[in-house]
Amino acid sequence: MVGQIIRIHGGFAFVRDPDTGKVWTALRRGKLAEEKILVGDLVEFSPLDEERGVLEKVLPRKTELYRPPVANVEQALLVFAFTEPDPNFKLLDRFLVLSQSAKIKPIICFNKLDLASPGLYQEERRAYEEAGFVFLAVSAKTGQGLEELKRHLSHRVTVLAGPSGVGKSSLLNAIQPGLKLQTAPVSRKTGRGRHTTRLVELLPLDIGGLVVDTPGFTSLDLPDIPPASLSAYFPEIARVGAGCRFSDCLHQAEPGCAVREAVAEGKIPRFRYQHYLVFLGEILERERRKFS
Ligand SMILES: Nc1nc2c(ncn2[C@@H]2O[C@H](COP(=O)(O)OP(=O)(O)OP(=O)(O)O)[C@@H](O)[C@H]2O)c(=O)[nH]1
Ligand SMILES: [Mg+2]
Ligand SMILES: [Zn+2]
Repeated sequence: MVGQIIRIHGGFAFVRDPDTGKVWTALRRGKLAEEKILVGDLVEFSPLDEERGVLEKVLPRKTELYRPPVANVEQALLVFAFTEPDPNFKLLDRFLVLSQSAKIKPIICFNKLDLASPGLYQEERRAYEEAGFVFLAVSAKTGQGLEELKRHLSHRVTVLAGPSGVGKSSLLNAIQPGLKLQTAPVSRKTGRGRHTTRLVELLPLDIGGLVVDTPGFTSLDLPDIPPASLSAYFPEIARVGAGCRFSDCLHQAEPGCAVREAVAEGKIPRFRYQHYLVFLGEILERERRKFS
């Protein structure tokens, strides 16, 4: 049978039969004991008895993420809070680059709407929507926006990503109380989350689909992409960049750059362009080190 690894824990992998929902404990033998397996991997599997079976083969991965380490995810729910903790838009833009370059569709989700003053981050929201991203505003506490969130999660394999304490586990509990995921208040002293979720696990949803709740994290390396392809992950920059004088324009200080002109005219949001320049600097620096 073909199943999916939903959890790796204590040296065991747990395989779910997608047809029945039954979960087996998988033994790894021979060559497979050495091979890397990830949560989300689709595997060929032979049952030994009622509870256990043997992994025969890991099927080719459609997508692969390194942090969190999961395979075959279709979309990433990038969760931030309107406040407690305040959102970090540079980190959000990093996630956007990372997920798009891994061919995983990003969905931006801002939680704790109940704590937000009216109109908070309205401009940023418009910027992301005009660039072409989905932006959801929700509250795990009051239930606002959760029906729309469910529509996006239903029948998809989704990884949740975002800093500790923004309410990733709370959102999943609100959508499906039976999950009973552990949550914890943001630390009063540091204003940050406490890294409550530790295990990477695929959870089946009653509405169809699977989600991976992940531990929060706050720093990320950019993927190893050539400098010229960074703008592809900033759709509003890529669109305007087609009009630059030089086809290899990196939109830094080149003459005839349509992107810089559009930023000056307010047609491209300045904060997005600034993040683009920061990331470009990091990628160029890495290239220099590679070839020096
Ligand atoms: N006011 C308000 N509080 C919320 C909301 N969602 C979550 N919280 C609170 O925020 C705190 C952190 O929630 P968690 O769900 O543990 O956050 P997390 O993102 O899973 O954190 P890690 O597992 O550490 O990455 C808890 O005290 C929640 O009760 C919300 O919509 N509104
Ligand atoms: Mg959590
Ligand atoms: Zn340019």
